[in-house]
Amino acid sequence: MKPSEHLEEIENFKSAYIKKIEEVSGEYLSESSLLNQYEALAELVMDKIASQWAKTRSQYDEIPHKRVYLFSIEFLIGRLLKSYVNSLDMEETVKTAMAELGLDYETILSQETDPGLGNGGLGRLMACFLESSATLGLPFHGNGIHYKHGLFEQKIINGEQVEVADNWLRHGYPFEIRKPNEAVIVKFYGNLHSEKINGVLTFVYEDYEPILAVPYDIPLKGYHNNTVNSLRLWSAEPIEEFDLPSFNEGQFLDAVRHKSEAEAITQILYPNDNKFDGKQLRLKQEYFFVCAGLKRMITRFKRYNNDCLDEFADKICIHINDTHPALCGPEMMRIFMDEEGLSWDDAWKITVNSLTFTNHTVLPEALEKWPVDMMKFLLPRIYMIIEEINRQFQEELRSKSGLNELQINSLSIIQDGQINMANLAIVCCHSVNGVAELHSKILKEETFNGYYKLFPERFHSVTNGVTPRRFLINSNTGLRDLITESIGTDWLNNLFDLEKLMTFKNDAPFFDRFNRIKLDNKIHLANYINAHNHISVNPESIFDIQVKRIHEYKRQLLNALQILHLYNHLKANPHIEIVPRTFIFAGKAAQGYYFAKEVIKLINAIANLVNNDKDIRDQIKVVFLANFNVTLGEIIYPAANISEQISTAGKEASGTGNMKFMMNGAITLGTMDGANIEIHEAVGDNNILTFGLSSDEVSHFEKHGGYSSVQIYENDHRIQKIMHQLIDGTFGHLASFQSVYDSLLLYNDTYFVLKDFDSYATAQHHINELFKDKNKWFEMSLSNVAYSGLFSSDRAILEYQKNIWKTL
Ligand code: GL2
Repeated sequence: MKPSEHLEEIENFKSAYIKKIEEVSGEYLSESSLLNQYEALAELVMDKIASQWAKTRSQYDEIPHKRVYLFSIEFLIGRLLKSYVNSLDMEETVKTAMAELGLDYETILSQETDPGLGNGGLGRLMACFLESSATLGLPFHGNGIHYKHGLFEQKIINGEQVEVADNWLRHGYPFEIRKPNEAVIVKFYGNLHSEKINGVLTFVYEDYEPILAVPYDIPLKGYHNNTVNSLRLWSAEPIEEFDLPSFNEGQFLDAVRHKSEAEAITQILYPNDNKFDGKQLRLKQEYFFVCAGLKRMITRFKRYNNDCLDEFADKICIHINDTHPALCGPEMMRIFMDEEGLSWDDAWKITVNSLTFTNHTVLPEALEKWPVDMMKFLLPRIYMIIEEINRQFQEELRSKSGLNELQINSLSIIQDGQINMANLAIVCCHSVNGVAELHSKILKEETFNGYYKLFPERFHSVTNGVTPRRFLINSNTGLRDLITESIGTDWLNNLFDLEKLMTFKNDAPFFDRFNRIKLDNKIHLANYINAHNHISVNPESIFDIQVKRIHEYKRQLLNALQILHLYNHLKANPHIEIVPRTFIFAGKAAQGYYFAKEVIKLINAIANLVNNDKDIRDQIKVVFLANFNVTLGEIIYPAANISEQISTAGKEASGTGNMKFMMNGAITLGTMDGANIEIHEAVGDNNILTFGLSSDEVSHFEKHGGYSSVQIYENDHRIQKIMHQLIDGTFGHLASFQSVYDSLLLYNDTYFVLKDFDSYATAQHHINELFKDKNKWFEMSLSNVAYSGLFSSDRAILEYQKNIWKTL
């Protein structure tokens, strides 16, 4: 764009904005509130996106590519306004226009709520996939739930987690469009009987409870292109606002009961991460968005395909994100047979050929198993179909597989009065994949070994990825500009291009700027810490960061205990000088997860002890930042020196935080778990620190009843000391961490914290030495940025396209 055109664009933007402010607030700009200023900007940006959105839809209809629909119970999209502005390539224009109007762009952006429609990695991955697909110009849409309340907001009060309801829709949400004319009805409960209608045996479903599913669409804009895809989120509403007969009879409570029962379905996101808790309302949620999404999609398909379903599986792929949408299988069968009149065999062929499934965890407590009675009661027809799918599957095994009855039973979808949703998904889908190489290997060799032997061709692996737009380009603008000035702009479309950065490894001016950018990002985070936690931290210290959900297998406890040990070491040796270190934690614990909450308490107790002890001369500081979410992540990742990825090997399916840190030049301190293994491969031995048991070793111990943590305790005086401190009043007479103590010594340390302690502490010590060598550290950090191309979600999406959805 010529400079004169740019000036004109800024002027046009300013006048449009001033007009918009008046429209949204009925006030002049000078009198408008910050919220109105944000709303006006959001609306202006939505206007620009809307025309591209409509165009993308009609282009997809004209050139019918195979479409992918991603069904997921979580989409953790984060704030959108900045992403939209940058993807429209309007950052400079908007920033300058705002400044010329005397407004602070960053403050306006901070008015946006961060929709917490997911718990962690699984939901965020889906948002990355949607962004990447739009950027790659692919017809790919999301289908999920419009939760009225997302994941709770976390406050830390007296060192403990307190949950506050997340009312993200309080001020309305400018980026969604409600589409009541596309609402559909979802049916629950009721009775089923068969009847001959016109000589055909038909299932009649009566006395069911109908719920209205109303879609809200959110546009997903590609970066610097014209593609805008959709995320469709379904909201539950009563068919009739109000039960008029009850009202007239004076039964006022009964009159509104139905309304609140209906709305309950999409009232709140279940706050468990990697944990199944079997509530009927959750099963309702799962069926609700599956049923609504499929119904709309199939109706639309028929409209554009002369009412004929023959080519459905050639033109549509339905991707099931973990087992939460696994009812897609039986629901498609129901629609195809009961509503479209297909035979079982025809319906089955289309169903299996269009469905694909990703598993995201091997933790047994996370695998979904629904009681048969609950399924039968809530979804009688669906249960009947599941039973039949299972019966036919077992029959086929009996006739073809050569397996004995015991083996066949072990593969059954229904076992011990429960429906195993992973088994259902594997049987109904033509592709199953894990999310990192190790995870996929564990699926094949252990978790789903029986199925792997039956259908080896169904099993795949696609390592996760994250979008560089959100986690580097838009959130670390200093580094973005340095990269572009150094290697040009190609990397924006092909992250592998970052490898060219290695030519700068001996370049002194580059070295200075790279380090300066990191320092600036650390100062930014230090200011945030000061403002929110009132702790002053040294930006020159090593920022050593662990941010993720609090979970035993992720082992925040190992990190905390190592810090306590380091503190003891500094106390005992007052003259020792170490490189100053700031340990930063953030993450939410599920409300009902007692142990995880104790860990938060312990970290804060250690922070209190360490930060206030003058003897250690501020050499270490500990910070727990409240309310970790996507927005906070965008401040944290660019500021990290060390990325803590220390799960018990074999337990973290992939991890994606590890990739976000790496892209921003942090060095991974990790176990050989999940995608850490691939990060290790990408950067080489010298640019990562690994420690701890391998997943084979962990699984060997597990098969032989664990290991003896007491033995380790008896032979290691450092461990003895920290274990005593947990219960001896070190943290004040009220703070005792007996349950933590017991889990490690009495219950034999299920997650191998003490077993890995020594090798973790050694790696931590090594970091201290490495950081002193500025050149060495720079090379390590640069290598992490340079080799992060593999961990872009663009690469992951292209692999799905080629190997799984077969859309390339
Ligand atoms: C998870 C895994 O725990 C995590 O390792 C993985 O990176 C993501 C995305 O594949 O999926 N599985 C899961 O249930 N949650 C995850 O974050 N919540």
